[in-house]
Amino acid sequence: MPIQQVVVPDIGGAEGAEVIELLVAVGDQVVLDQSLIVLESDKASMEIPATAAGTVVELLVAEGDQLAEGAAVAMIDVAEHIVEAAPAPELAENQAHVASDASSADEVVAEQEVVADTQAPAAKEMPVVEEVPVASAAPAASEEVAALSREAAGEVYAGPAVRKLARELGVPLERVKGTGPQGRVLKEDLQQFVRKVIREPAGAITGGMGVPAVPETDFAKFGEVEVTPRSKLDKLTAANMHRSWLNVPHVTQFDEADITNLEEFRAGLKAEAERRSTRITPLPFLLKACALALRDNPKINSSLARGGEDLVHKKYIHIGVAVDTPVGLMVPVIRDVDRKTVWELAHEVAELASRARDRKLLPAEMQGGCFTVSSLGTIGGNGFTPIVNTPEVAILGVSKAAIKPLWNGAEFAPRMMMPVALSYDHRVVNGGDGGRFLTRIVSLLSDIRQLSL
Ligand code: CAO
Repeated sequence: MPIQQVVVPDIGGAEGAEVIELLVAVGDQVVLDQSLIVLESDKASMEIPATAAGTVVELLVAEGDQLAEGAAVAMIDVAEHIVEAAPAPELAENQAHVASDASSADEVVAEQEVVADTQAPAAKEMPVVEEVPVASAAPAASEEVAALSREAAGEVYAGPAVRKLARELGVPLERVKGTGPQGRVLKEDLQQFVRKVIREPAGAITGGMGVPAVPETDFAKFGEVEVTPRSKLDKLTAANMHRSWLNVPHVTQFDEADITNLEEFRAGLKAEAERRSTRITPLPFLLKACALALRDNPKINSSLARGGEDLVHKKYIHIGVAVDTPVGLMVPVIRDVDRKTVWELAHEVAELASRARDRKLLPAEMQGGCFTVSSLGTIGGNGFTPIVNTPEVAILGVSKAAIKPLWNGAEFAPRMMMPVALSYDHRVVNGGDGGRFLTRIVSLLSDIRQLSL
C-alpha cells in the first residue's frame, strides 16, 4: 500500500511553530482530515490534519520540535479500505474523545491575532521557577546592578519570538530569570515574570496607583467546589480583554434599529436561501451596513500607531465577527466587506463560523480586522457594552430584536426593534464620531434600500 508523507501546510505566515501536542501515535488508524498534531506559533495554534486515511506508520516529530511550512510530520500507510469521510465506529469514538477534551487546558485552539501575545498561563502550566524578588518594576539595587551587568555583557539568551514578546510587553529581558537550557529565557519565564509583577502589591509597582490584585479565595471553605483548568483560548481572550480594558478609555453608545422592513425582506429570501443552500440572518445585512458606515466615517476604520503619535487610516474594510465556540471566543475576519454582496457575506459568515467551531481556522483568517461585530441576538438581552478589540478602535454589540410599540406621529405601531451598542476608544473616536457612525448604521438597517446605493 502507498505510504504518504504529511507535511506542515501553509500556516498563514507563521515563521516557525512548536509542536505542543501529539494527537496520534504510531499504529493509530486515522481518517482524512483527522488532526495529527497541534502546532503553536507566536500568533496562533493550529492542528495539522491527515492528508489521507490510513495507518500512522511513523511520527517524524516530537513535542517541542520547531516546524516550518513543508516540514514532514508523519508517514501514513494509505489504506484503501478505510472510508475517508465517515470514521469507523472506534475512530468516531476516538474523535469524540478528542472533541470532549477541547475544554481542557491542554487543548490548543486557533486564536485571534490580538490575544496571542500576552497570555497569563494557569498555575498548572507554570514552570517551577524559584522565587525571585525582582518582579516589581523597582527591583532592589543589587538586582538592578546584576541585571544591567547581564545586559551590558550581552548575556541574555532568548529566541526572536521571546524577544519580540518582551518588547511588546515592555519587559526588560535581562530582569527575567531564564529556566531554559543555559539560562535561556522562555516564553513561560516571561509570563511568570509578568504574572508576578501584576500580583505585586500596587505600591510596589507604581507607588500607589497600580491595579490592586484580587486576593485568592478558598471557596471550598463555603461549600463543595470543582476546579477545572481553563482552555488556552479562554485564557488568551481574558488576557486580551484585560489589556484592552486597561488601555482603552471606553465609551459605549446605544441605539435601536427599526428592522421591521429588513425582516420582511429577509423572510421573502428564505426560498432563495434554500436554493443557494445557505441561511440568511440579519447579520450579513448588519455587516454590509457597518461597511458602508465605516466608509463614510473613516476615523472608525483607523488604528493608533507609534504610541499614539499617528493614526493609521485603512483603505480596506475587513470586519471581524465574534463566534461563540465550545472552547471560547474566536473572531474570524471577513475581508473587503464593502465589496461583497449580502449573499456572499451570508455564505462566508456561515462558513467561517463553522470552521471556527471545528477549530479549522488559519491564523491569517483571524488577522487584519478593522472593526468587530459581536452579536448576541440569538441569546437575548436588550443591550451590553462590548470591549474594543484592540488595535481596532470600535466594536458593535448587537442584542435580540423584539417587537415594540413605536410612535409614528399618529399612533403606536408595532415595530421590530434591534438594540445596538457601539463601544469606542475615546482616544481616537469622539462622541460626535461615534454618534454619527451609529446613527448611520441604524439608518441603513431601518431602510435597507440604502444598502444598495
Ligand atoms: N435578534 C433576533 N434574532 C436574531 C438576531 C437578533 N439580533 N440575530 C440573529 N437572529 C436569529 C437569526 O435570524 C436566526 O433565526 P432564523 O433562522 O429564524 O432567521 C437565529 O437567530 C440564529 O442565528 P445564528 O446565530 O445561527 O446566526 P447569526 O448569523 O445571527 O450569527 C454567529 C452567527 C456566528 C455570530 C453566531 O452563531 C454566534 O456565534 N454568536 C455569538 C457571538 C458571541 O459570543 N458574541 C459575544 C462576544 S463577547 O463575549
